[in-house]
Amino acid sequence: MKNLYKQILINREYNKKMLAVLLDPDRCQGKLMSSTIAALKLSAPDFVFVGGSYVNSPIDSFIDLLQEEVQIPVVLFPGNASQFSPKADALLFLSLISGRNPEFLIGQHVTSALAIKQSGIEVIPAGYILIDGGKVSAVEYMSHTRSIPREKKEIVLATAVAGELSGQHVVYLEAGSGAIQPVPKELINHVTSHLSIPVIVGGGMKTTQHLKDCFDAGADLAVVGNAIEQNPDLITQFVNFTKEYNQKKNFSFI
Ligand code: 1GP
Repeated sequence: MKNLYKQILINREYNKKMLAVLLDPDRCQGKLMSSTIAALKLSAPDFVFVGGSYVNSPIDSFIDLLQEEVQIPVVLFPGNASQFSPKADALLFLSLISGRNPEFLIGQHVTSALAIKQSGIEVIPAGYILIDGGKVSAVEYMSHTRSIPREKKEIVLATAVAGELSGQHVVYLEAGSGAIQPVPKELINHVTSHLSIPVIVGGGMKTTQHLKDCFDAGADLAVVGNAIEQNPDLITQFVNFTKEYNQKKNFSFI
C-alpha cells in the first residue's frame, strides 16, 4: 500500500501544493485517452483521480490501461458505489456533507463497504462540499442535493468544520465539474484558515491563475478535469506551474 494520505499530510506540512488530473472513463476514450496518456507521461501530476457523477464504462479496465502506461497514483473519486474498483491505489470515501440526502451520506457507503474493506484499498474519508459554481452541476442533479450559495461563507465553513469534527480526513470544496466559476479564493481561504485537515478544491479551474488563486488561498490539492479534456496539453502547463509555484515558495523561506 502506498499510503497516499500520509504523503498528502507530509506535503501539507512542507506547504507543497499538489495537483490531480480527473479522468472520467466515459469521456476519456480513444484519441482523447491516447493524448491524455501521452501528456501524463511527459508531465506527471501528483494523482490521477478517476470517476464522475455518472459513469457507464467499466472502471477496472480503465484503471488497468492507465496503470500499464503511467506510474501516477490512481485515486477513485466515485459518484456512487458502482464506481468502486480494487485496482486503484486509494479511494476517496466521499460523504456529500453539503447535502441532506442520506443516500450520499451513508447509503452508498453501506452498499460498497464490504467490498472496499475486503479489497484492502487505502480509504481516505472525504467530506465533500458542493458550492454553487454558476450552473446546475451533474453532481447536484444526480445526488438530489443543493449546492451551498457561494456567498454563504459561514455555512460553508460550518459544514467543513462539521466534517472535520466528525472524522473526515480531508475536505473537498467542489464547484462542480465544468463550473462556470471555480470556488472563490476568499471562500477557500476562509475554510483553510479554520481547518487542520487537508483541503482539496475542484470544479471549473481552467487556467494557471485559477490554480494560483486556489493555492494562495491555502488549498493543498487542486483538481482539474474538463480543461484538460478540452486540451490534454494543458497537463504539462498545470504540472509545470505547480512545480514552479512550490519552488518559489521554498525560495521565499531562504
Ligand atoms: C469535478 O472537481 C472536479 O469533480 C473537476 O472539475 O471538470 O470542472 O475541472 P472540472
